[in-house]
Amino acid sequence: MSRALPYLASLAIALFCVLFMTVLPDSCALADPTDVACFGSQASCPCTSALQDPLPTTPPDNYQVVFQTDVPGCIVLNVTKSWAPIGSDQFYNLLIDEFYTVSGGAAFFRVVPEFVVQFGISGSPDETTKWNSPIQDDPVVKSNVAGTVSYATAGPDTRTSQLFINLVDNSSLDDSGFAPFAAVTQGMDIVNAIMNPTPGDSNGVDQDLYTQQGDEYIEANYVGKINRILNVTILV
Ligand SMILES: *[C@@H]1O[C@H](CO)[C@@H](O)[C@H](O)[C@H]1NC(C)=O
Ligand SMILES: *[C@@H]1O[C@H](CO)[C@@H](O)[C@H](O)[C@H]1NC(C)=O
Ligand SMILES: CC(=O)N[C@H]1CO[C@H](CO)[C@@H](O)[C@@H]1O
Repeated sequence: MSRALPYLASLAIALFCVLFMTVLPDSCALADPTDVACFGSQASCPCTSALQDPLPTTPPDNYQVVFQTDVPGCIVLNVTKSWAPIGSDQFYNLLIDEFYTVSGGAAFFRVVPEFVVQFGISGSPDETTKWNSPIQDDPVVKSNVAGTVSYATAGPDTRTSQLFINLVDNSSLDDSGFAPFAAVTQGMDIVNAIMNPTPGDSNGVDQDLYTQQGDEYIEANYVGKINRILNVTILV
């Protein structure tokens, strides 16, 4: 996890952002996707490479994903195929199918303090059903250190769409087959600020009801108590 930039690099990026941006964004809306894009949360002003348009239909070896959330703020993931090729490709295909953004957006439905934040049930029950076929496991190449992202599973070869972000060093998960395929590169402060919808209950919301009813279940039970993904930008 490489959130901390050396001081001079941070300064250079901050200067770049001041020079090239007219509005300091609170959200991740990209002023002009064809320009070099700056986005992020208040203090930091991260910049990344230009948005490729149209996006490749074949999953790239390395891509970055910006989740605009209602925390509010942005979470940037750096996905590296060589860490977990099957999981990395599946995530890309889910993203371009708008799995995490349709019908109100996917909610961070389970927060276990000092452990993980989990999400990846679609706001659309049809979409969750569509992606219900499990993929094979990848070998564990990277450790589940803070900021890495792995699939939640129900045992071997059961990965579908559910993911978790490690809030702390959870390398003890490595032996259980959880293969990180991405790492948070910006916005770990946002990840840490995600609301816990079920304080005191580490199971999170009822996954069966959420799966069956989609965002209607969230709207009926958790408004103001849960955070969701509002928008996704992929940078290749
Ligand atoms: C993203 O991942 C690529 C490939 O693993 C790596 O070369 C690059 O340094 C990473 N970028 C960031 C910002 O961590
Ligand atoms: C989502 O982000 C894209 C840029 O990636 C932007 O064009 C679009 O307006 C955003 N949508 C919302 C609802 O914010
Ligand atoms: C809840 C949990 O399993 N936490 C573990 C995360 O990984 C670290 C490092 O292996 C363990 O010390 C924690 O117990």
